[in-house]
Amino acid sequence: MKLIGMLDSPYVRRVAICAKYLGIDLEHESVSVFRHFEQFQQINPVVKAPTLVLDDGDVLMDSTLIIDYLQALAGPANRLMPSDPKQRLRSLRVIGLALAACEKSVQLYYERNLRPAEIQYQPWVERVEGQLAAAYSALERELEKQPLANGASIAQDGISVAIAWSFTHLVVPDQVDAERFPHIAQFTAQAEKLEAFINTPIT
Ligand SMILES: N[C@@H](CCC(=O)N[C@@H](CS)C(=O)NCC(=O)O)C(=O)O
Repeated sequence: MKLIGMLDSPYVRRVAICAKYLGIDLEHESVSVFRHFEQFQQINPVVKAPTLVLDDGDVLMDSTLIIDYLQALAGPANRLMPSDPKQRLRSLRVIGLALAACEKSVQLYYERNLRPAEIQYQPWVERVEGQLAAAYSALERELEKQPLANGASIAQDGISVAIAWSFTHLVVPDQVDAERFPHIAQFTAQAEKLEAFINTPIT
């Protein structure tokens, strides 16, 4: 199976790291949705990263759906999600916040880098910045209330938090102040030292 997309996409990196923890080998092809648009289009006409190309040629997109499929392949013994409903709800809430932080960071990045400065729309920018701050504030409270597993037992929630924070740092660093979100910053610093993260570099 081939994972298509650049590792500076938080969604691609999330899939690549989850696959490693699930013990699934993915061949990785660094194809950019911007620089290699036409090449990407040949693989997936919708041009969304990540795209998973199965051995029989089937194409699957969206990081959450790809991870869901990889988890099914890995089987019940190798889970990145708790099966207990209460713990699962907490994981899902954390993942939802991390994915919202990724989405808002992507939107800000696109606004700043793809839209010409003279047609940037400040009320929209402020709205997205507020949403990004709200996502990280809620995550900070979650981590303060109850730490997430890190190290060898890191799960899908922790992986998603760490990739989100590292991504926001990369693309809109002015939006994330480690002093304002100390639990997230510390959690990510530890996660980024894990082999699976080091071997899946963001740049
Ligand atoms: N919800 C999707 C989001 C994927 C996404 O938006 N990826 C970006 C790259 S970071 C992309 O494909 N951008 C190109 C586009 O939307 O045209 C997921 O979880 O995979």
